[in-house]
Amino acid sequence: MVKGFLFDLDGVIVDTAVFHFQAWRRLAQKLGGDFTEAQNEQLKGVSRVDSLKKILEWTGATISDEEFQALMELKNEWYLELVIQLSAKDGLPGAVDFLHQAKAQGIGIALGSASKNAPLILDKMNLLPLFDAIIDGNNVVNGKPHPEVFLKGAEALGLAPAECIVFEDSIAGVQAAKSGGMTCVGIGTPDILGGADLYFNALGETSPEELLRAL
Ligand code: B16
Ligand code: MG
Repeated sequence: MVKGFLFDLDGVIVDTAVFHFQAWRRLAQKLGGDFTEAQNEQLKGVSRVDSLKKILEWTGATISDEEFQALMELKNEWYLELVIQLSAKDGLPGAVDFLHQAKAQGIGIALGSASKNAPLILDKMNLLPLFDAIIDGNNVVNGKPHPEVFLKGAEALGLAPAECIVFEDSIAGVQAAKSGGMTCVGIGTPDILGGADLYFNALGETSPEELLRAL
């Protein structure tokens, strides 16, 4: 029986994915390269360190450890310039309503995000009070596709993985959920986001009640 929902943040609750794409692209161009929207799918849900490693691979740039650190900070500065504009109205279609409905039904709610900026983003959207637990890039050693972020989320809710549904928009995140033993709802389409148990384009296409009946 499902008793808990584990939400990815970027691409499920709020569209910060476009901000990440813009900031990483700006960085790739500074390195004399670029990457496509299709390549960007490989960055979704992936930690800041691993994202920069991929971009260096794609651009062919070689840099020192100090430069690596400085570039991660620069990307985050550019990203935060975009995030600062976020407000309560910037949820993805139906996401905020879905969270309120789940809360009203007594479902445990945890965040399972790779982002170190997750608490700031939830705060800007006035969503912090809805979460029983927040597991993010500051609390894990292993990034997605490792299941650590979701296993810690289930544990924080006092639930077994099989009692939880993960909501994910990234290839790495779906892999993390499935290898952690959770049911996974993909936010996106199966051609891009294979491996989930069920798909919607946005949380607004379903409701907690409908999901609990279906699964
Ligand atoms: P930050 P999620 C992930 O968030 C993003 O999808 C990914 O693009 C980003 O690199 C990662 O967070 C780290 O974010 O640089 O803010 O720490 O989808 O797991 O909520
Ligand atoms: Mg995501």
